[in-house]
Amino acid sequence: MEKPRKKFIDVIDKAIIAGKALDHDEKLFTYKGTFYPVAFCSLEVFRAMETFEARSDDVILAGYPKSGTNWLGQILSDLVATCEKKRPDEAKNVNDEELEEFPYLEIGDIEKYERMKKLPSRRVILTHLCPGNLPKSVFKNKAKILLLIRNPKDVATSFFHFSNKLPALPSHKTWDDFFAAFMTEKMPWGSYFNYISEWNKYATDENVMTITYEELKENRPLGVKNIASFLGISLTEEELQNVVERSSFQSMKKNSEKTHGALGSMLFRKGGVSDWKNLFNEEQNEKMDKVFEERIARTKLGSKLKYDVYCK
Ligand code: PPS
Repeated sequence: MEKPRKKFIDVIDKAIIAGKALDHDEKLFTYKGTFYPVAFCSLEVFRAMETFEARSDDVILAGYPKSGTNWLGQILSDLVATCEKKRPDEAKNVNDEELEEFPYLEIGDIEKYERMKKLPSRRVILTHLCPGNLPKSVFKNKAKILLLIRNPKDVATSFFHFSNKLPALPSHKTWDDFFAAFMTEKMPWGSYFNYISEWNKYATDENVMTITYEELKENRPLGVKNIASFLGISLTEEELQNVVERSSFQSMKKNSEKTHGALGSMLFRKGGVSDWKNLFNEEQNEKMDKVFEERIARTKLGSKLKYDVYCK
């Protein structure tokens, strides 16, 4: 991923220009009851996405915004590239610039899904979508799904700072305004709590592996090893070390102008755990603790999140 990603940067630049031309209230639209940013998504592309044909060897990385999807995206692409390098001849053009697509499934143009048919396996595809809004073929064809979750307080904190930097998203004058919005459905890609509840229904499927931002932060080599084993990729110790090193926050931040263009400085912010403690007041803590308790705590994903460790 250290090579400049021209198409990625192009999509971001266009979204920034589009976002600047929109008023706060014009920045979101709804599709099937969920809010999305106009500068990134459209009804036409959502309709075209229905024709997307998933493959059983696709790797779908699903994560609510600000859960670390770019981080895991780097790890996955690196693992797949490391594996492809060892294969003889064909499918070696995985990094070919011609074949580059914006990595998020729901972002692009209506011809994207036609072009994606030509991409060699394995395709690594990122998405912020809830399972019900993904094309049916993802489940029918049993694509591998890596579900990435992060504690809601750090997600909200990261989202607040990002929304105020990226003109494509509605900004909020104060943290209190943002927090109020975060606790509703009127967020880009919908409500965090709905997202976790919906994905919870798939958390025990055999083709789904769940990983948390926090566990990856605590032990990246182990996280990378577990992901590689889920994908059936075997690595030498040296290959593992290289993937681990290339996915450090420092290394990704350093390369971010090449990999992410103008988005780089907005995206790679702190890359840590517990920054929420700098923003949440007592009342906000109580409110989120209550919603988490009511909606998520007793689910499989709820216990994976270790709320008492990371959010109290
Ligand atoms: S987005 O815009 O929704 O696609 O954002 P996403 O990539 O899902 O999440 C962004 C947060 O992930 C952090 N990040 C990392 N943390 C640790 N290590 C690495 N390598 C890494 N890369 C990205 C990024 O800094 C955002 O979190 P915050 O808390 O804002 O720093």
